[in-house]
Amino acid sequence: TSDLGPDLTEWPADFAERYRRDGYWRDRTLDDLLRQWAADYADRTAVVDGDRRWTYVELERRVGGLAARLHGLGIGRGDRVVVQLPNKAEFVVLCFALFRLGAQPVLALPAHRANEITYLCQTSDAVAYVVADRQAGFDYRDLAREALRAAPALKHVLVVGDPAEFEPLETGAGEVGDLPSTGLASEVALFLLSGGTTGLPKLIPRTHNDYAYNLEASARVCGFDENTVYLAALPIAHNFPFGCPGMLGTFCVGGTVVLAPSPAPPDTFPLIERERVTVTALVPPLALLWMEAVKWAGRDLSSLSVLQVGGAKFKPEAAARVRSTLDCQLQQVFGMAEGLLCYTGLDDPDDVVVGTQGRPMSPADEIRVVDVDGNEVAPGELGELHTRGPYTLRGYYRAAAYNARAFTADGFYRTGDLVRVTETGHLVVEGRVKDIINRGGEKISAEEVENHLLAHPAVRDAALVGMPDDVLGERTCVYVLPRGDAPTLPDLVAFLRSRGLADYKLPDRLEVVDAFPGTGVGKVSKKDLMADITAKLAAGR
Ligand code: J2J
Repeated sequence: TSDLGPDLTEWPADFAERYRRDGYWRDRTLDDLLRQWAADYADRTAVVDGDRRWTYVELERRVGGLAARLHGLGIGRGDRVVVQLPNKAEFVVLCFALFRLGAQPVLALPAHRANEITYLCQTSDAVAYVVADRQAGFDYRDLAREALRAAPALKHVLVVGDPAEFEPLETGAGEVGDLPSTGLASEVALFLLSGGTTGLPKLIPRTHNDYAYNLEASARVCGFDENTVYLAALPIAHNFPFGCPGMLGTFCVGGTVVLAPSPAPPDTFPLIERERVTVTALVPPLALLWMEAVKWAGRDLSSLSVLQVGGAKFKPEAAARVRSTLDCQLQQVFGMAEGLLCYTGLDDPDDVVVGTQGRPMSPADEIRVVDVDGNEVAPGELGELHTRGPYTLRGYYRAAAYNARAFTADGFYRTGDLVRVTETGHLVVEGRVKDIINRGGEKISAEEVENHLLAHPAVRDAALVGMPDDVLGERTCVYVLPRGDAPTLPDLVAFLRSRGLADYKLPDRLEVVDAFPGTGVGKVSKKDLMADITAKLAAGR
């Protein structure tokens, strides 16, 4: 029987054997790693959150306490827990407490709302949902009330802060637990969310074995060591700051993780100065903002030696300005929650760092660049990137039909990204074939938003496309065929909000039309719509 269970796709036995033999999979759980770190790095500072500073020993002790309490609630091996927390120390303790129990965090983002959260709770049959009371003007306990109504398997809501009618998530000191680790390294450690090209986001199962390798290899490639002070500026539940190398990669080498309440310069620059931060990760729009803000912020950022930028294409013109503005090295990162990570090297020449999105971090990463028929293109030509390897999934969770399209017969993941490979083996991302919009690193499934819009009484049909934007790279424009009186953009936005869609998915612009350009096969030509909106923007309309 499969260690991963019927809803999950195993690596074939010969691959698993090879990944073990070659040392990529070491059969240690993330909890085994934590115990090792606590032993090796004992009194070094692991986590800084505001005035709180925890050593590795202290972190491990709190994890023991919380694991015992969660165990007392009946949470155990194989149980899913939807976690939606801001960048707070509680998030760290909770994740490791769940790893210890063999329970599986499903990492939701703070921006997610009822639409996404109820779906995640339902799809994962989550037994618990963990939130902060209020953050950035939003009350997550309201979301919990909705989730409880919609997801029958949900038994517990745990709250960081004021719990209202729910249970408090206590991560206090002085409580000991001595639970043994449960579960195997070949089992799922956590679920990440995919950008998703269909109606709803897919759950990405990451096993202990594959994610441990993801962390350790990333930390090596990025030159992390015990002097690393990593600033978690992006939402910590995202793969990039969580484990690429991010927070967990910093723990691997005994460094210090500083949690920022937001990536905005007023929240991050003083922390960089105070904690002597050495490295952080941003999406391109934030990197642009930081390059401007540093001019007037009057903060000492001299400790910063590497800025990682990824999640969306960082244009060469902007990439070239990182060193002169922020006085640090740039590292481009082309990654995906599904697995494959590409990094530019710290010793790569400037043209590579500025002009490429890096190369696969593992010798065991297999990549193919293929044409529309799935045949490999000539070296250096543009094509869709397919990949498989020791930390790239073989199937989304409970998505058999979707998996049949998302993977090739021999197990390569179809990334949907258009790339070319340079002579040095670096990848340049030139576009995509998947129907998503990458709004400054936030992925929006066109189909998901369109499906919601079709429920609006004044919408006969809708097509969501990306339009170029100097700051975000792209924004969203929705083309609507009206039914009767045409809706306005505020109408549609209010409607989507009322359906519980996360704010970043709300369209930025509306174009009302009487017909969609066709592709000749009864489908909308999004290419033509994109050309139309691009021309309108260029003409200042
Ligand atoms: C162009 N497109 C990029 C880049 C991701 C590190 C960094 C990013 C992610 C991430 C991640 C890009 N240039 N540098 O998980 O660990 C687009 C591609 C890709 C998709 C994945 C990490 N870096 N992209 O962004 O799962 O389209 O992961 O397939 O959110 O983002 O999105 P996501």
